[in-house]
Amino acid sequence: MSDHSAITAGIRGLGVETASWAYANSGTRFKVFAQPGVPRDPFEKIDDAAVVHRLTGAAPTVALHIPWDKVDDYDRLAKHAEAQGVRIGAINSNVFQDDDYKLGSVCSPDPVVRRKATDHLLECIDIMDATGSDTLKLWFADGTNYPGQDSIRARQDRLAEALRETYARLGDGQRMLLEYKLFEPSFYTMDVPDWGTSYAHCLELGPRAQVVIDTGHHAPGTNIEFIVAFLLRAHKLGGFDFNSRFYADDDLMVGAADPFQLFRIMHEIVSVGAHTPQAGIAFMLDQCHNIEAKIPAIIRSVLNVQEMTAKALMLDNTALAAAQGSGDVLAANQIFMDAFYTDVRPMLASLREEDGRDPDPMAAYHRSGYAETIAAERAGGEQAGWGA
Ligand code: LRH
Ligand code: MN
Ligand code: MN
Repeated sequence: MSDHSAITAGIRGLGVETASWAYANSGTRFKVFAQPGVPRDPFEKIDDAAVVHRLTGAAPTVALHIPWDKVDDYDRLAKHAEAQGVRIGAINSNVFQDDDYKLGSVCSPDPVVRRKATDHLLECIDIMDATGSDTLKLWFADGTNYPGQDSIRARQDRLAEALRETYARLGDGQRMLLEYKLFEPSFYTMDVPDWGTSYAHCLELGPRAQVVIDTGHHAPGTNIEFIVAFLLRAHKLGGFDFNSRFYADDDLMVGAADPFQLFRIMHEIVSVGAHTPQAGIAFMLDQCHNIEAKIPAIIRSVLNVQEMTAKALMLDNTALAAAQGSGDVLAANQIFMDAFYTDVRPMLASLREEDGRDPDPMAAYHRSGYAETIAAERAGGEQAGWGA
């Protein structure tokens, strides 16, 4: 068993970043089921994020997505967040929802389209300046559907050029995270399909470019904790887009499909102290709550990350190292599994009470009347931006 004060400090320091789009209506390409009370604008998304933070104490930042969260006055949005007790987290760029991007954005064969896409990335850095955000998150839908459609190599050159220009625009204390995705919307090649491609581009760019791991963006069976360990060792892990998946990019609640995988990931993080805010790893949620109530689903997700982190913190690392060193395979595995099977929920509930919070954030939310209030006050809530 690890030192109790290290466990409690680790839990209290953990910050999970919620995503603005998860508070809005979303769905699949078949149907968006609108929910009552969803936010009508980015200000209301921040209000909901603040509720999650007040109840859990573990969700201090909220990510924005541009243009879904476009406002006239970003300074006002940042001040609104601060007044609600949260901060603006990563700024997510969007170069995939315009007709111009049919053949790609920064990798498009058309230089005019590439210029437009890169200008959007630069605009996102302006928004970082205005909101105090320190992280730009880049995801490119770019790729091809048919062999021969475009030059795989030339597209890499175009990508590198746009990334270089964006990197050069970063200000002091700002960084950029490059996300990868195996497939979709492109099905033959994606221009950033895997962590290796992202890593290689980030390495070329410099220390302020890091890889972001969206847990839903891999082939089934991929060992994600291996990627985590490798990137941590190389100082190239910038953060996560957490969610869980059964089949593809399902965007279901993190820890719902495979809590053991989340534990294994958090073990890699905790074992090198990368769970602390000083380590600079962004623990973001990238999820959509299509059929379940959104705010409770986000509370559940934050608690899932907190619980698996607490279990990882409980792991007896000294005993594990001894078993590993002596080659005792079964003992090492048992120590690992013991930590996973430890019920940390009573401990987390008493920590919340010590901090003056309700021990059960979900029950507290249902009692609070917030769901009823927003359902009555907000008519015609926003759609997150896709799935129409
Ligand atoms: C792409 C992705 C990426 C986007 C988000 C909305 O599948 O995971 O992070 O920004 O969805
Ligand atoms: Mn993502
Ligand atoms: Mn995704």
